Amino acid sequence: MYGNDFGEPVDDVSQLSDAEQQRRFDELIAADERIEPRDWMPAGYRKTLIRQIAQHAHSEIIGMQPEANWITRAPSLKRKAILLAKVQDEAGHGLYLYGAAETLGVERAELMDLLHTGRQKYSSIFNYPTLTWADMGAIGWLVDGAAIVNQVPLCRCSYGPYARAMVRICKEESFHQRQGFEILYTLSRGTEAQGEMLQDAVNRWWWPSLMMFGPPDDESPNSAQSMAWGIKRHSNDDLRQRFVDMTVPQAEVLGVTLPDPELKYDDGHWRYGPIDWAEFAAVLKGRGPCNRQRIEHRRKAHEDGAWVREAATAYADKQTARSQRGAA
Ligand code: BYC
Repeated sequence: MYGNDFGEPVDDVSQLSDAEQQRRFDELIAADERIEPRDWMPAGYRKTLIRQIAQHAHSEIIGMQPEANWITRAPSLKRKAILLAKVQDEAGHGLYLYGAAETLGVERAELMDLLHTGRQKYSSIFNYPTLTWADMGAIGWLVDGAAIVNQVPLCRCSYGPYARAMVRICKEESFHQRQGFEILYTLSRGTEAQGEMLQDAVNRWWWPSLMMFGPPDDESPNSAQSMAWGIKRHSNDDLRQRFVDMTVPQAEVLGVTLPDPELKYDDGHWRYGPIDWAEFAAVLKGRGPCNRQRIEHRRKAHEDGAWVREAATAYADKQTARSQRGAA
């Protein structure tokens, strides 16, 4: 139970003044409690969450494309079934996340429109092409590996619906990471040509995977406030370092070289060379190798799916009319 400015107990928190609501919100954050959809929250907190959750959802949906490119060309029925399941999981992640964003008062259609018109971002990583089968392994190992490092702390995000969606997503990402590693491990024990294909994929995906964690801390405008609000739990650079420390020993198991001549072990960490932030900035501005193709494909898929949305709406309207008739 909360007290108003006069110290009187109040049951209905919606009767509290804005200052009291803010104080209650600050107390919940300080106590590491969860904020729920009906709770009062500062406008900036809501806006930041909508931005991050929507960007995350868009990444999952756009992230289906590079891998879908290989479903028909997977080298065996088993590989095809696994890849199909993984891509379907990503569609599911997008749906949980759009659902979480909707609890903040935005419509899914509005978010899709922001994606289709380039007004909301999706992860830079999905603007790179998938040239060979080894790219399926590299995406699972590096991209999903980076996603896990970034997303496990989000299971403790201060916003309840986002945190809960992340629990299931992380479990599935963990399967994705292992299947990618297993593809690469198989290639690492294959022919010389398969070994070369593996190395080439790792060379192309390594640096873009490090960029997934976002700009360096001193150039990350959102980090400080997001960490104060308990949305982000670690800085971009801390998570990037954690990923590198985790991944270097795995590269040794695969027998691949990471494309960084400056990589060296020092004081308990694997120190890496400079990241090409100009490339990252170009990809964010829409000048990556596949930006245009990804958005065009997404828009077309949305248009082609219009009949499904219309049919679902017509069916829902029919059900409502039927239950109203029944009630009358
Ligand atoms: N790509 O202040 P910062 C997956 C933007 S899905 C594009 O550090 P923040 C998977 C950032 O939005 C992977 N944009 O931002 C799916 C901001 O711009 P705005 C997606 C990026 O939010 C299928 C500006 O740069 N994961 O794993 O504090 C198959 C300044 O950055 C990127 C998530 O979305 C980027 N890489 O931190 C396989 C996780 N990085 O919005 C795998 C949830 C930064 O101000 N998101 N920007 O115009 C997060 O954890 C955080 O949003 C980030 C960025 C760490 C990504």
